[in-house]
Amino acid sequence: MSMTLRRLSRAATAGLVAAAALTAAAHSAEAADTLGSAAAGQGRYFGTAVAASHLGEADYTATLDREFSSVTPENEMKWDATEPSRGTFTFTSADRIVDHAQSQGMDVRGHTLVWHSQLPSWVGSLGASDLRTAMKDHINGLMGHYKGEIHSWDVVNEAFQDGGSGARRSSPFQDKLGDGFIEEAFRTARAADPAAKLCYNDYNTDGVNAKSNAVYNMVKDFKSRGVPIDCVGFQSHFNSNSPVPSDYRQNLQRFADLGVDVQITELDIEGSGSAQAADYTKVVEACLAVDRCAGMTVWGVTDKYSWRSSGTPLLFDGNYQEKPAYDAVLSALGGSGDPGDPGDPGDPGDGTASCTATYTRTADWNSGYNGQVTITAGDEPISTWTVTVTLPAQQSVSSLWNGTPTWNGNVMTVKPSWNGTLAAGASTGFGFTAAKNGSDAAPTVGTCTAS
Ligand code: 9MR
Repeated sequence: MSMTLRRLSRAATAGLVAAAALTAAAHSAEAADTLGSAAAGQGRYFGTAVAASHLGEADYTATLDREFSSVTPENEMKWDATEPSRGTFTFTSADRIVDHAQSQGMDVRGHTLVWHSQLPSWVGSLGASDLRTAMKDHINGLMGHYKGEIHSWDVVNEAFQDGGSGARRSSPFQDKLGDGFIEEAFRTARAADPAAKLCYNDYNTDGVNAKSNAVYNMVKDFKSRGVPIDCVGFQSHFNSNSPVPSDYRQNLQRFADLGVDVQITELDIEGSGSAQAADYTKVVEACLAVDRCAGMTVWGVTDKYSWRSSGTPLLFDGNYQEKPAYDAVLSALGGSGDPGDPGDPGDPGDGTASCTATYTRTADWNSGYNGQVTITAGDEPISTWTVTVTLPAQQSVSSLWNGTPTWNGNVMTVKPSWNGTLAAGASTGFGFTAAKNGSDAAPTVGTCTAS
């Protein structure tokens, strides 16, 4: 099919797609919730990255279609996939994903227009003026093809360096066009598809740090000068070296306060069991606590196809079974599970209030650390909880938040401050800062009791 015809037919179906999405969001009260329906109940989308090559696998597609309300093509819209040689656009794989999503009433995130990676070599060999033209042509080519069909585009991806400098990353765009390439990309994108939200997307910007400060300053500058930007994407790839930051919500909120939406765009958290579940809960709760957090996308359907497969970072295992992290996310979204599935949140319980407590160290420095204790209600709602934390003898706690401590030697007993009431399966937590005073040992968390 010629590109012109393809564009016309894509645009003509867009109205039908919007209607289908509304129907999908209105879930039935009797059926178990799904990630997408529970998130819709909170006014958010819940998406996943999708690979076109897996759409023929029945379990993959069944899980995708049942659970998710938005998809992001994992690789199929990148420059190397869509314009491998100058001026020749190929949309076959990306169209397959978009068509599938639309047939299921799902929204689509566009990922990504201008990025230093997965960039064909011809782009890097252009001189500045040609490169500028090629960048604009690429944006116009992709956004034109999908005009009216993409809820948010990652216009520029990963343009800042890691580490403490807050500097821009070297790339053909940065090196030849200078800082202004980002602004030029956003201005071009706005004209190409005025209905799409235009996002800047990056990683290691999830907490307040030098890199996120640099992005923050860019967004602030764009807003003050009228450069079109609507959203910031926080990739949120977490593991033990890069845990969910304790100031995640605060960071999302400061961006929202600049007048942009925030989106969690590539969420995955390495780990397993209740610790992984508790981390997922933190992320969902942070998004729900920020009005302008429009939605969340996990970076894949199943652990077996994750880019970090050995870290089992997703919500479904390699056999498409729901993991504890799935139950935790569904519960944090206010959803209830299938009454036949004993592990699911919202199942009828035995009438006994209960809770569990898990501990993670969320920050660490020479003389001290931050600890976070996550409290999760059992299969009945609870109105209060109590948990004891025993610190190594040398250590002392200098501050504690979201909880009320009383002390007996080195044992602190913590009760809620404002956060005692929890729905069945829901989580909250408290954090504290401790001085090591020569001991790096972890505290011991005792039994959680609830009523
Ligand atoms: O998940 C993607 C993987 O299949 C690709 O091989 C990789 C190539 O760079 O890109 C992965 O997705 C990345 C995303 O596009 C941008 N943020 C980081 C993601 C994980 O590397």
